[in-house]
Amino acid sequence: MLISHLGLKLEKKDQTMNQIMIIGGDGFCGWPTALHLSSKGHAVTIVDNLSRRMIDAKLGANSLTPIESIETRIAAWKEVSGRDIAFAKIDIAEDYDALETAMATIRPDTIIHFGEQRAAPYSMKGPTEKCYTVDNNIGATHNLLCAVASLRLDPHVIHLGTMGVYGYDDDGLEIPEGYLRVYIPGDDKKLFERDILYPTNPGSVYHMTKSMDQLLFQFYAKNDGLRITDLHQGIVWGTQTEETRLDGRLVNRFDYDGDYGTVLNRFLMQAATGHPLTVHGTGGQTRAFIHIQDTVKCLALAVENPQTNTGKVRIMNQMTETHTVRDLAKVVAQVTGAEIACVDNPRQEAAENGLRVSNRSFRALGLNPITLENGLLTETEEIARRFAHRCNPAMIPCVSTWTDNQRPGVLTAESTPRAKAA
Ligand code: NAD
Ligand code: USQ
Repeated sequence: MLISHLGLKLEKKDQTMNQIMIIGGDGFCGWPTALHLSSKGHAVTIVDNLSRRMIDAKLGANSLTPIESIETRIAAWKEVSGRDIAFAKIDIAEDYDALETAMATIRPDTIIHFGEQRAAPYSMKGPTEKCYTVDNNIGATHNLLCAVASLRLDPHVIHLGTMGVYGYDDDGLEIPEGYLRVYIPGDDKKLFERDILYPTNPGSVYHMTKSMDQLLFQFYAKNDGLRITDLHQGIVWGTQTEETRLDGRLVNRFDYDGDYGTVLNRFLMQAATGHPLTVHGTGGQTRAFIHIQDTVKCLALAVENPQTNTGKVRIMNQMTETHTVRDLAKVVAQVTGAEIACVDNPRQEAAENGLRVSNRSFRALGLNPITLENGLLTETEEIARRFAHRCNPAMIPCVSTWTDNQRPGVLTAESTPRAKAA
């Protein structure tokens, strides 16, 4: 059986190769992962609805790096490496049948799920974006799990989750990998032991969808014996990986706008364009970070070390270091000479928090990470300065706010932002 989308073929290939379906493989983390796994000899199929590119067009935003169309990217990879990557344009949240057909055709050994709306500020922009984020992310994850179960396939499903599901409460303990051991007094007052999913405390609608994903995984692992790994990833920084550097047409995307740009890449772009570094509030927010090259390595490690059928989702924290936003700004300012500007924080989040996180699983599998200290200068020279001329300064401010409290009065059907926009 053959399905063709955008002229690219999707078919069951060599049975001896490990078949990997990468959902969201056109995105920032998905594209370099697809190249890396292809370079290791796996048969890769990208499934993506290209919604990320469409959102950029709607926002008037652009990747700082000039990314090529998916067709050109795949053709360039074939030229450079001699290897094929298949592609299917499917909206996995909306088109269950197409997803199921693609899965039945490929019969993947591994499915990597990057295919969600991933920006917290975008998810807080307004009702349209909130509803879209919930519908898209929960629909995508559930359709995927449901299709695997219905087809009675047994792939290892790897999902990209987030550190943000834990929240930033600074509880005074090292955040364990997904589960918390609790002791509960029973009727006879004896304590019994349970490992529960670490209580979630999401800070945005986007992070809330990742918390909800966890329950879907818990259920399908228990009910259908699905083998699932959920990677709770920190903020990814950097742009290029060993494979995306091989040819200009393979360059990875670099988001810098107020909705999709993540903090460290934004600071690097701001420094390169002479814009002050926009520290929210006091910059006392501590967050977990990982370089994109290490994201890709972690995905390969997860593929090579599949979860077995334990009836439980395996959770691994995918981060390599923690920093406060304030300290990041200081490091970037030292390297580049940029100014720091503390701006009003558009988000509702703790002004200051501590964060200690266990990443023992990936360390035990041999991850030897790139540190900020060693990667920052390369990133500044190779990307931020080189493509600074492509920056649209109008896209830099963070305009999505977490609350509308500033606007007094109850809104009527006619006065809601949606009604006004219609
Ligand atoms: P991205 O937006 O660049 O990529 C996501 C890709 O998924 C896009 O190509 C998009 O078109 C596709 N997609 C979205 N909805 C889809 C759907 N319904 N059907 C098919 N394709 C769909 O995001 P990213 O930065 O690559 O993040 C990938 C994953 O990793 C996300 O789930 C995100 O939550 C997680 N993550 C990202 C970061 C980060 O800093 N970028 C950190 C932690 C976790
Ligand atoms: N921040 C600034 N200045 C800026 C932009 C952000 O001070 O110009 C601050 C924010 O207020 C926040 C922190 O930096 O305190 C991190 O913000 P971010 O936009 O870099 O990251 P976040 O919204 O948490 O989301 C990103 C990804 C998301 C992923 C998450 C991992 O977009 O997909 O899940 O990082 S984590 O943060 O560990 O949950």
